[in-house]
Amino acid sequence: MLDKSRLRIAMQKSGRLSKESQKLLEQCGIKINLQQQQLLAFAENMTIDIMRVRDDDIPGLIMDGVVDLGIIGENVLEEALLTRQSQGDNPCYVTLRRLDFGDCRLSMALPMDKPWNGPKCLQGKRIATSYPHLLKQYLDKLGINFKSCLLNGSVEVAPRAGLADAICDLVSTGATLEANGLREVEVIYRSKACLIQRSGNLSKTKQSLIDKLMIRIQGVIQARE
Ligand code: PRT
Ligand code: ZN
Repeated sequence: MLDKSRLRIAMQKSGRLSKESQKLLEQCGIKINLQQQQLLAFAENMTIDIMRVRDDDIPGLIMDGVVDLGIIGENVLEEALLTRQSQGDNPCYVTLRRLDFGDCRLSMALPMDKPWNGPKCLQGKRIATSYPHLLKQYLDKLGINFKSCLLNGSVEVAPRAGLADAICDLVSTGATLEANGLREVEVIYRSKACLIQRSGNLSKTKQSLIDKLMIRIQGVIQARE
């Protein structure tokens, strides 16, 4: 049975944010024994439990109040927020701070041979993405109608496969776009990992532990700058 008095922190189990998330917590002095395959890890020296999950599950775990803290990409967080809002929910959470890893951008990309004269070129086009709400928010503001093609992986293959005219996907170095004959034409969202907290009151013990962690995180990040 889980001890609810322990601070619960959710982080990505395996993927682009997992190593850095783990390193940050360790550098804050949390001693965790992360064995492969384990959903839960208990800190040996603090009243903290670590939940290791798919990154996509972290915003919901925070918004539903199931965990106290989470480390997540702002792109995933913002998409989850817009998704819930579009369903009529009013999800709440607190962003404690941006972190110094997980940098990427959500960008529009087109096949190399297609002309680009600004976002208006996208009028009526089909765009493949894993971030339909962020994309819609951006194009709605510009008054551009589009058709979306939701893909949760291999988005960069969509134009070549005849599934879409353009894509809206995460970019870091740009190598994936280049390898697929695409060019980045517009950045629509810049993202980093961030630390979030569930809304609502926490016990005094949990809150003072969070305050202590925040001071340590500040120190760790400053020391790396
Ligand atoms: O299994 P799980 O669901 O937990 O993980 P995931 O596969 O959904 O996510 P993962 O581990 O790939 O990414 C987690 C988070 O890392 C993202 O939500 C971003 O916040 C951040 N991040 C930083 C990136 C990238 N950089 C990145 N380059 N996420 C994905 N990419 C992908 C991108 O989708 C594209 O396929 O890398 C490719 C492009 O990279 P470049 O360097 O070729 O441009
Ligand atoms: Zn994911």
